[in-house]
Amino acid sequence: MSYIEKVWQRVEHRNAGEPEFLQAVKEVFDSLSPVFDKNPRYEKENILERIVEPERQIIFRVPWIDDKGNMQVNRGFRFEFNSALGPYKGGLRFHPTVNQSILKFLGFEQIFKNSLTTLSMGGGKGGSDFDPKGKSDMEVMRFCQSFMTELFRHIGPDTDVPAGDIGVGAREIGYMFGQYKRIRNEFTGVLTGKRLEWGGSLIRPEATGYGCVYFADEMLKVKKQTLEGCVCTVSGSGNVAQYTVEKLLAMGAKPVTLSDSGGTIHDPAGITAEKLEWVMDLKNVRRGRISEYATEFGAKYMANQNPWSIPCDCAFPSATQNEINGDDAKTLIKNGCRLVSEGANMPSTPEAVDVFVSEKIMYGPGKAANAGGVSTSGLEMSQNSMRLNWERDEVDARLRQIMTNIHSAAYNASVEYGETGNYVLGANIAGFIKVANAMLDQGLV
Ligand code: NDP
Ligand code: 2IT
Repeated sequence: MSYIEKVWQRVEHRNAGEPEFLQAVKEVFDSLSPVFDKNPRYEKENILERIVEPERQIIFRVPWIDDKGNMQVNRGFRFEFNSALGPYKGGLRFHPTVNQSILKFLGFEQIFKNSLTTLSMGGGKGGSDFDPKGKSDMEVMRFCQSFMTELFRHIGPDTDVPAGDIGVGAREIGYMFGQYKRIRNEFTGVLTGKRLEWGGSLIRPEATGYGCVYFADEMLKVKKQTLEGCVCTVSGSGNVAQYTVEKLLAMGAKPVTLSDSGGTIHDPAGITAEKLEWVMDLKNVRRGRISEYATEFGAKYMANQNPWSIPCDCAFPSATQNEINGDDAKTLIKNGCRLVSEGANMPSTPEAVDVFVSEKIMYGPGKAANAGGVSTSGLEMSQNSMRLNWERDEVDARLRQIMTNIHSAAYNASVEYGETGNYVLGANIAGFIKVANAMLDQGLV
């Protein structure tokens, strides 16, 4: 049995009951054998046993009071996974499905994603099973304050810098930042995704969606193609989906779907800038359901369905993990899809990934394609340290360059390791080598 197989058995045993975490680890391990053949030090110094173990895991009670005066309780988490390359960095997710397995998969992916960005950031993730849906602003505020009343002692601008993810946007970041500031009496860059007026960065709200489209553009460039005129399906209708649609429009593509946990809207005429503006108000201000789009614009609503049955040239999964299964992947390809760029984290099941890789379509896995969000968080940290703000064009140009570099790193690794164009292999290898070498340099970590 190879070293990787031996460690995999141990990981499976020690993390039984954590399917999402095991899925994320398996995907990385499956890419690494050529790397271990080349560098025996990784095995000799047990790098895999160490890298799958979070450096620190924090689980805490979050009591809060609802609008009726009732005491509620949720569970809060922060997984500080790896600090070889910099302070722990990664989002907070508030969603009723949040558990240890999901946050560990996200934290593990974040290590390699952050490594690919070339910025100095380690990997972490956190959140809560709190459901912001249907809660008043005051309930959300009281929850965020209580969450931060415990989290504050574990984080800091040079220690661990959380940001948003599902269910955590500028509103939640604001309430948490306010509470951190009151407790510590410090105005520091302890969170990213802040509003511009109090320490945020231009382009951070747009960055994940824009970056994901830039990554798609880079994959197309290799084949001398462009997004111009491409019909694109997008899932989700939150932060990532909205700015994916915005950048697709800017690149001359035609986005035709959006979704939420209730279903999908299909607008064959195309989601225009005006319609997108309406969606942003619906989702970010009125906090309504995407089904309302169908009524407003006369589009088709497919209740309880995802967008993957709609024919497209390019697909941008931007909702959540495992939203594309093996059959969805086959349907996409049968209908002519030739590119998938993942805005969400691990949206494709292992069966779907196998279909994309074996059919050799352009497939950008989340840890490369959605790294624009955390990259721009890194740029927000730099601006906070300098107490300066860069112009919109400057941040966007840096984001664009970082996505180009990530694409090159993943593509070049795929060439070097004999599977040209396999971005899964390339991203895992390029992300891993930097972290592993830093851990070797740092000794007993
Ligand atoms: P938002 O909370 O802004 O939006 C999430 C969207 O996905 C909503 O439309 C939501 O629908 C839908 N969704 C969430 N969970 C499910 C589910 N279980 N089934 C079906 N639909 C679901 O989150 P983001 O846009 O920020 O995040 C989307 C994805 O992008 C996540 O995978 C996240 O990890 C990833 N990501 C986000 C980054 C960021 O900077 N924000 C950076 C990199 C990756 P509903 O409202 O009905 O729940
Ligand atoms: O998955 C992700 O990369 C994020 N949710 C963004 C993390 C960050 O620190 O900006």
